[in-house]
Amino acid sequence: MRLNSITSRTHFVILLLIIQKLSYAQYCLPPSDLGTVLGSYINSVELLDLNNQSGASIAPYYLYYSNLEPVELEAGNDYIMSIGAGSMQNDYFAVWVDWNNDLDFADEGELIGEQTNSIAGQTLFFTLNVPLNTATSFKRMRIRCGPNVNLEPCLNYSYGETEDYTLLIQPPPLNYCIPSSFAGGGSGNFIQAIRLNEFVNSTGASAQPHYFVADTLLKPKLTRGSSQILRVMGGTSTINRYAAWIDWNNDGDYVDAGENIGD
Ligand SMILES: [Ca+2]
Ligand SMILES: [Ca+2]
Ligand SMILES: [Ca+2]
Repeated sequence: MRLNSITSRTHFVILLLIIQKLSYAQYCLPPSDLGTVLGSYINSVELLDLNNQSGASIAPYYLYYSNLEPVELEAGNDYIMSIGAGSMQNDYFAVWVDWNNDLDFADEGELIGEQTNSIAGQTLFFTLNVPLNTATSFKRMRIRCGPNVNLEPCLNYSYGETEDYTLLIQPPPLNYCIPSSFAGGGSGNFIQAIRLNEFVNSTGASAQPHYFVADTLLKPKLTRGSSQILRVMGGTSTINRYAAWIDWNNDGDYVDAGENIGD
């Protein structure tokens, strides 16, 4: 009996700890006493495809727009976001992003900016710099309207409103080097055609800059672990070399082991 009692108590304590952890594992829900009643609110938020004409919410004057599509942003890129103020003037508007996903907006660089509206309904512009090293992941963005300068992301304010949004950070596009050639294929030094399984591309001699990206064409499908023959038909010159590379590890270069597939 005693053993059962200890076991039950232990289970209860573990359950309590789990419940406590779960209850803490969320963003602070910022309260506001009178909220939007005098016109202090976020009327609209626009960022790329996001166009949320949110108007003035009712108590508790906090809304997480989790129903909206996440706004996709590229790491290392800058974006202009516009926020429309409510019908009150001289309010403060601040924006945060929880870049490190630790459920707060307190880390370095997480305050995107703060501005005040000198007239009612004014549109305020914020520049969102996505850090280059941001991992591909969802991020929480918080926007607050409040009566005081130096707004905090979690404090209670007499007036104002808070809106949360989800961002989806994507890796920056790969910038492959673009090889140059002075005379190009003028003397018959060109790639006439290539063939890889069903993919055939007859290019002939291209014009300046003698570099061609076929990324809008049919994309060859390769099976993992299998061997395929890449056929390259040369130009009319007889003294050329031909080489091919594949960026197997998608890091934007062709220098990694195994990426030169023939010369
Ligand atoms: Ca609003
Ligand atoms: Ca954080
Ligand atoms: Ca590579």
